[in-house]
Amino acid sequence: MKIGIYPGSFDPVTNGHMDIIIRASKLVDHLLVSVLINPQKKGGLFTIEERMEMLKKTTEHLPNVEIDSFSGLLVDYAREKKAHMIVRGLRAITDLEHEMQMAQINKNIVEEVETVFLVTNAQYSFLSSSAVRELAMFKGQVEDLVPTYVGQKLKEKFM
Ligand code: COD
Repeated sequence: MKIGIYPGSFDPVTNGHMDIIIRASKLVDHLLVSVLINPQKKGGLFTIEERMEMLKKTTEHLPNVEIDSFSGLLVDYAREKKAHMIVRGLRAITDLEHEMQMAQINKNIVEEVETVFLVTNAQYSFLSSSAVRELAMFKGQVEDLVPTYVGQKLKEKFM
């Protein structure tokens, strides 16, 4: 059974993330979408539980997708889950340097796990969770950028 991990902050999940989740779920038998628990990183908009709940809701139609969380090193988590691949999304050339560095460090530690890059759908190349948070904070339009359920949660946050 081929297991993939799509790790991230997902604060919150956007349509760009959803596009990658859907495409990645077709490449593996089981896809873990895993939210990083980072105790040092303060100031996230949504709690880990809220992010996971939104991910669960928005991926409930995808039978081979499981929502999880992890702390510590991604490679340790990948080893523990017996994953074959780590999936990352690439939006622009600016993502590449950091992503390549991460992939090479990870490969150096755990030889058997491959990092697979999926190039973003052009319509989402400008899209990030931080842009969505900022737009929502100033009551800007986010309806076309996030799943409907996430749009509701953003509205509630800033009500
Ligand atoms: N279209 C396509 N892909 C997208 C889009 C979009 N519009 N927006 C984001 N993505 C991709 C990102 O490129 C990324 O691949 C993924 O979706 C998740 O994005 P984010 O922003 O939610 O999450 P990140 O990139 O902040 O997550 C970073 C990790 C948590 C994966 C990373 O920090 C990590 O692995 N930390 C654990 C510690 C560790 O092992 N560090 C490694 C040292 S090298």
